Amino acid sequence: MESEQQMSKQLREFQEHLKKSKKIVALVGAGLSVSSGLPTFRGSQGLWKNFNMIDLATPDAFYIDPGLVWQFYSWRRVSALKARPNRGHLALSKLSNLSSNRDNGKKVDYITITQNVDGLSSRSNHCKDNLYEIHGSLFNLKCTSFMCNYVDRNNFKHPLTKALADTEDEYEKKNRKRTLEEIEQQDLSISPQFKPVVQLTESDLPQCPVCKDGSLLRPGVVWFGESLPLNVITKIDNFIESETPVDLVLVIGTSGTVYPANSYVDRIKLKGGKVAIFNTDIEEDILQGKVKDTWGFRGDAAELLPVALE
Ligand code: BV8
Repeated sequence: MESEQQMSKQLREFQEHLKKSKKIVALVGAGLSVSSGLPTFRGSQGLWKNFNMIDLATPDAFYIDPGLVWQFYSWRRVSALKARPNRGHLALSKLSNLSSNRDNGKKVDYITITQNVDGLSSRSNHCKDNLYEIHGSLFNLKCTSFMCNYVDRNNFKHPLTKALADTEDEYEKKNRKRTLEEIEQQDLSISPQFKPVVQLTESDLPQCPVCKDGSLLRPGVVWFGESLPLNVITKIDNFIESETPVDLVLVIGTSGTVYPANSYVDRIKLKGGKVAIFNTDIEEDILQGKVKDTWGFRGDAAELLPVALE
């Protein structure tokens, strides 16, 4: 257990460095949205604990059973729409706007790289110009036809089709009878159970409004085995590799499992940047301050960030 003194020493050092930093990156993962009621992917209550990502988050999965995949993403859309940005999202958005309102004389170059597709960062008044949703968004839809480049951004409609109306899971249904306050305090430890409702056919699913042959629309997320949007990757590479090195990378609520997101931290560290980790699960050595140029703050990112970034 890190002692109180150890924690406050780390916090003091971190905040001094934060104030001096001219170039900052935040790498965000599912842990930031836990306090908003959304499950992570790995770990005891994670999404991938209850079912296999290969059956739901790959192009093959969609080709084999688009109805199952659409029910999974429709259920995630409903969950994310019901969620609210938490104090951690808001603290990060405040930092993002610091760099854009240069009238305070403090020139800070800042970007948020989020792996999350839940849209909560963009709903928390985050500066639009420096938020990179590298895995896409649950609320973007795109045509599956190679000949068509139809994309529908920020589509918050639910249900997208009649057949997808009933994709709320048992957990949500149980909650429906509860008061809003009770839902706000809902027990986050219960992992939402996603149960495919029925076997759906292509005619039950969202169709491209542009294509004559009625191609299917798919969720505008990056599936495993798909490359990340090149324009976004290029901007991030330019930011990290440019002449002025990144002074500080905030690593928030991510297991660092997924490539290429997990490569950014080492690249920044290699160029002399310092690392601050905000996670419920942090190695003791880091908590003890024994890892060079790395601070660790253990806890809920929604609670830690407003204090650390103040
Ligand atoms: C690509 C969208 C190449 C979909 C997602 C073998 C070895 C290494 C790599 C690979 C391999 N085989 C394949 C690969 C590559 C693969 C990959 O990395 N696989 C992993 C699983 C090994 N990567 C890809 O396929 C990528 N593409 O490489 O393309 C290419 C190039 C050219 C042409 C073709 C291909 C694409 C990856 C994108 C996949 N899509 N999401 C969807 O969401 O449905 S990734 C998915 O994982 C989510 O986006 C999620 O955000 C992301 C990362 O997970 P985390 O956010 O870190 O979440 P996790 O649950 O893991 O961790 C949560 C953390 O929070 C934990 O540490 C926990 O302790 C902490 N926490 C919990 N509560 C809190 C908290 N922290 C703070 N506060 C709390 N309250």
